[in-house]
Amino acid sequence: MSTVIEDIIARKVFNNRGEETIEIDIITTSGFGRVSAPAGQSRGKAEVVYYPQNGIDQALKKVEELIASEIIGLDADFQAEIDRTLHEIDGSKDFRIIGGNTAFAISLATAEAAANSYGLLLFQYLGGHVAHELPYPLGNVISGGNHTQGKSPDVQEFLALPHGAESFLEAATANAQIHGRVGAILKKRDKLFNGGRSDEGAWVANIGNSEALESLTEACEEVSNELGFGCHLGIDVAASSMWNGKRKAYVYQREGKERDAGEQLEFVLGIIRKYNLVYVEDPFNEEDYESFAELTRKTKNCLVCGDDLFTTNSERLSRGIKTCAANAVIIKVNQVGTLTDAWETVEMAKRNGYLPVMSHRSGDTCDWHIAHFSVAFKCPIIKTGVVEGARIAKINELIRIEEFLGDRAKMANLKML
Ligand code: 2PG
Ligand code: MG
Repeated sequence: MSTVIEDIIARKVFNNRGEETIEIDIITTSGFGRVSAPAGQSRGKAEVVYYPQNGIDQALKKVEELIASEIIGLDADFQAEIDRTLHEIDGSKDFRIIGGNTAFAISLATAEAAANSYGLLLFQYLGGHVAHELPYPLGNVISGGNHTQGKSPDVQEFLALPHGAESFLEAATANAQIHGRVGAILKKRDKLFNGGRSDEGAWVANIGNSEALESLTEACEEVSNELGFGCHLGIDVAASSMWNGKRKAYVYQREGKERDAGEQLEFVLGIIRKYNLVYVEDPFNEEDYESFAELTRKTKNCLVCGDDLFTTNSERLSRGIKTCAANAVIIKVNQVGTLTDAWETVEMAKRNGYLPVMSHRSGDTCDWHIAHFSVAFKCPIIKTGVVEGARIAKINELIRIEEFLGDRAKMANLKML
């Protein structure tokens, strides 16, 4: 058995939007890893740059001409060394030379190849014997905002969290049922509803924020009663996409309304209370740490989560911790580039009482690696949609991990809700 890297292959494949993306194979003496990169639609400004200036073709060329000779011969077992080497080859602060998605796919494929060389599953290799907790799936049921075109709610995501479930399979079942139920409710509410869905498989309908929240509440209550455990609601406001810096206001296009930071705070607090939300992501624009902190202070039993605010970046998270801006952080490895960087952010979050939420991107592939990261990094929640191929790939992998763990499997601790 050897974990020495013998070859690296880069190719162009497609994500669920039909956009080109990079896929990397890492071959060690006795193992193999393959990873393809996702892409965000509503991206945080502090995310790394996905590809070099001339796009994916240039990234593929860089792998061949610049990266392969530096990576081949290294030991896939030394993740930190691989990731440091990627930073050194790139030399910039945001991976603009080789591309953040290039770094992402190499970094993750290396971990997978090392795990494979040892005959281990990725979550076992990364998390060891203490990795036996399954995350709760936070599922996108209704889409709006930048994730849709045409008429839809202004808020980007209306989410279900079946936090009373006793197993991952039960939780995934609840989300699938809630999704189906909401589809039927929307058919009644929107006469023109034709079953349209977004990239993430969530419903797209000609309704406003309140109707979306009411439809989801109804479905969650029905499914909670039938299955006998609690399912609550969350939202991703993705407020940076609504923020107009010149007008200093959040522009709610559908509603035909503008809200300044104070009005936004009242609006979000109002829906948290009315609909018993247990999760609110990016309620303010990505530079407004103060408003985040005020909301966090004023809420109880609700996760206030930073996505664009933190971009999985430990420096930004550290500023959030100092200012008490939130109590949860989205972890999207491709926002920051490498596994080591993302891991550092997760560890910092946990040390400071922030709940790490592992997450997909709206543009994604059937790559399932984040399912393993959520277990290995002990993230109590994974945000990865409910239906649609790229989402189901991750959900089904978690079902397999749960089965593999058998009696040792247990759900993560979400008692704070
Ligand atoms: C988000 C994500 C995923 P995107 O805002 O949380 O749902 O969207 O990948 O487009 O950034
Ligand atoms: Mg988000």
